Amino acid sequence: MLHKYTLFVLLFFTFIEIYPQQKPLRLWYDSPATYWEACVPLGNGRLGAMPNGGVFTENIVLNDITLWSGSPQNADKPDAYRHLDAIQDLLIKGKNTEAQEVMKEYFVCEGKGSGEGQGANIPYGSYQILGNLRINYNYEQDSSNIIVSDYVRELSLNDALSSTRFNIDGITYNREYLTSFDNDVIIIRLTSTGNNKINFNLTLDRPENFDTYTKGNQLIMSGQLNNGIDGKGMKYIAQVEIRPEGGTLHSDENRLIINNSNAAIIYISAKTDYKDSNYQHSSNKILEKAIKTEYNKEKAKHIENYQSLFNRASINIAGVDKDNIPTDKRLQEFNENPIDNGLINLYFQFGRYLLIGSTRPSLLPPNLQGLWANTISTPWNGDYHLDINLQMNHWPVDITNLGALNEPFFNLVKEIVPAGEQTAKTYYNSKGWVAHVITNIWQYTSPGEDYSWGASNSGSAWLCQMLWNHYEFYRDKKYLEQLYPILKGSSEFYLNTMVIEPTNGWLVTAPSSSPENGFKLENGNIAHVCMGPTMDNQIIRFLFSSTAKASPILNIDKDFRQELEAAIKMLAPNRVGNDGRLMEWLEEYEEPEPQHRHVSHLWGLYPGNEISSTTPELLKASKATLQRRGDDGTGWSIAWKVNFWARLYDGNRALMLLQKLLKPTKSTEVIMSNAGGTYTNLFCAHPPFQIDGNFGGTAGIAEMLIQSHEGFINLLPALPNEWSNGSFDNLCVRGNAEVSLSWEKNRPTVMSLTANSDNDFKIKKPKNTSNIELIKNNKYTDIKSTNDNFILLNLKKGDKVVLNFQ
Ligand code: FUC
Repeated sequence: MLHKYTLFVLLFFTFIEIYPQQKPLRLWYDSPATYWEACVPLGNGRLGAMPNGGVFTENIVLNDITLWSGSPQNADKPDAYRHLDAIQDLLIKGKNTEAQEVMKEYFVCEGKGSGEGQGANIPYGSYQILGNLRINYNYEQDSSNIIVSDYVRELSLNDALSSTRFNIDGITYNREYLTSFDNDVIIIRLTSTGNNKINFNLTLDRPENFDTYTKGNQLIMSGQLNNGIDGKGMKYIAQVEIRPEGGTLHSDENRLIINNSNAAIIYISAKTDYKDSNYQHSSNKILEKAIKTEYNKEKAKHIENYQSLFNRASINIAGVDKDNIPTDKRLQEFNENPIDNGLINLYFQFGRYLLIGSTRPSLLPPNLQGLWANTISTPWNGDYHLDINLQMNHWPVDITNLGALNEPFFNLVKEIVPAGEQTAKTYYNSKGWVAHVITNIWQYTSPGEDYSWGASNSGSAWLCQMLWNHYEFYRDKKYLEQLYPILKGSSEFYLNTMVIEPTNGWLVTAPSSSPENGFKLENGNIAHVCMGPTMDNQIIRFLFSSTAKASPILNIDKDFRQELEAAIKMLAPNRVGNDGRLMEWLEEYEEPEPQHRHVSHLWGLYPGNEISSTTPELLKASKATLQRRGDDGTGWSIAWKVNFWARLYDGNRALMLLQKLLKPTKSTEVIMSNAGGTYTNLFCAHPPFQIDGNFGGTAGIAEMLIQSHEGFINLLPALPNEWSNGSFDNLCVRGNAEVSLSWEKNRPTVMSLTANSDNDFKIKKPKNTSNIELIKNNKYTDIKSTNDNFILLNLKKGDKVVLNFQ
């Protein structure tokens, strides 16, 4: 029988198709990493490794995406719903401070919640480092006399391989690292051009909760993390074996030692008991199989599997490409003179590389740090925040042709629904399900520990929007069948709990907040809790509409659809304030922090779609909002702004934001405003490292090149002047098609589209085009236009059209 895990891997790779090889893309450095955020990240969706490339001592931080402290808990406050009416009444009366007083006591979680982001030793838990693999190299002479030359440390995005090479005394040493997409182990291969030159010993450790020992020639580290109750939390094992070529291998109490070998291959297998009580056995099996596989075969299969995803899309913005400069210096130069379009291509693909590396069907979605963490108390617990972060992590999934990676995200949502139903009952006495601002692998859905940020509840509807979007891209009815109960349950929750606000009679959420932002009340008090923040209105409009759209497709729930359609009419519209900005709340409050990092009320612009070319007034108001909010922020905030400006069709401004995102930084302390930037290894800095900015940046670049959220395909909607020539391959559009495009002098020249479903596609005619040729399945064909502005294509699955623009 196929092992369940093997089956998943097989399924994962069954969609393998042939996509073109990409031009070489790499991160590289001429010295070892001196801090963690300078180490290149490797990941196979489960296991991660970040080698620092040290010549004499090397530290490789190891990760397993399932390794969490904490445990499942019921953090719902019993009978919280009894206070809901009082809170809603106070809000209706404009008594926000008083409502907050009630919430403080009754409408937060039971217990410590996330532990203010330090939840490692409470039930909430934290995503944690698996361990440090430390290698001490020996070069048969006193290290102070050794001269190292020609040092290169590299990560190739093309084949998900990293290497370190250097020269000592005329001998070249080479290390190759991979987190295998084949046998699911971490492998390091050490070679040299000399004979018997490979000498090293290695150890494993982590900051706490571990034992290391050797068993024969295997080094083992195992332990159990704190569950936040009695210490008996998640169990894990990491095993290391080495296959030397020549020389000797022996072990002592907790080290493996290699002497005088010509080469050696280090295998690291690890497993946790997350959904696998037989984890030790599983780890053993994986290790045994990997060791039996010939290295070159393993590597070739690793590359093939990885490329089956990675090669699905590419961009090539023409112009300067400073690949010959080490990436840290390249980043620095870009900051001084941003002419290096090659860095944009690299950054775009780095985001896709990170996504492929940090999630995998059947497992977990990327957390706040993807899967790379070097401590036991990861910032914000390395959890899943639902007021921007988890969603941003998935922005590139569909548009950059990585649709298979939606599955772990879908599963995470599906798994929190039962807990979310309980939370909906306990706090709102409502049907349906809800999650608040934070969740983890233990299905946490209660509000956070502080009402000011922790009680927003539209995060769950936002999750639904993301999952619906995936349907829009792929039009897979089977997927929609699975999704529908989630959409319906979420819709039911809001239908049940929203209230009528007294001034205009609109149906609004209460209590809620505009994520993490506060406002000044007339009496000068700062409040966070409100009714109907603009973001909620937009998200819920999206949720109700998509749930209603799903019902005729699946031919179910007609009555419920009508209920939703009636409710949509009662939702609060977007409104423009006296200063021309989009209003963030129902009232025009004074803002204590006008440049707050969240720009939640522009949700309808991106990732939503209700603010678009059909609502020019709202586009104008969105611009005014962004001008006032400013271009600074945290990493993800700046990345969001790239997407906003792309949706405002302003490529130059989007590029300016992208340049800001790429500003070199080394700051790792938590900073909440005026920060952001990019570390030496191209990880995004909140700071500290937070991966959402990488993913938001990648999505933003794609949105600058192609959009499809308005019911038509818009080519180069936000092309900066500096990107005058270029091409992209196989970016995806809603309706299930892949689009490739070349452009010259800022104008599209050739587009090709492959339909993966039967569908009608509308393409906006590029401006200043005098003649358009259509070739459908290799035959010249007449163009059907809806009007002067659009080309209409009526396609069957597998049809390929080419459009030549003159
Ligand atoms: C949200 C953001 C913070 C940070 C945290 C992980 O709360 O407001 O800036 O990204 O998530």
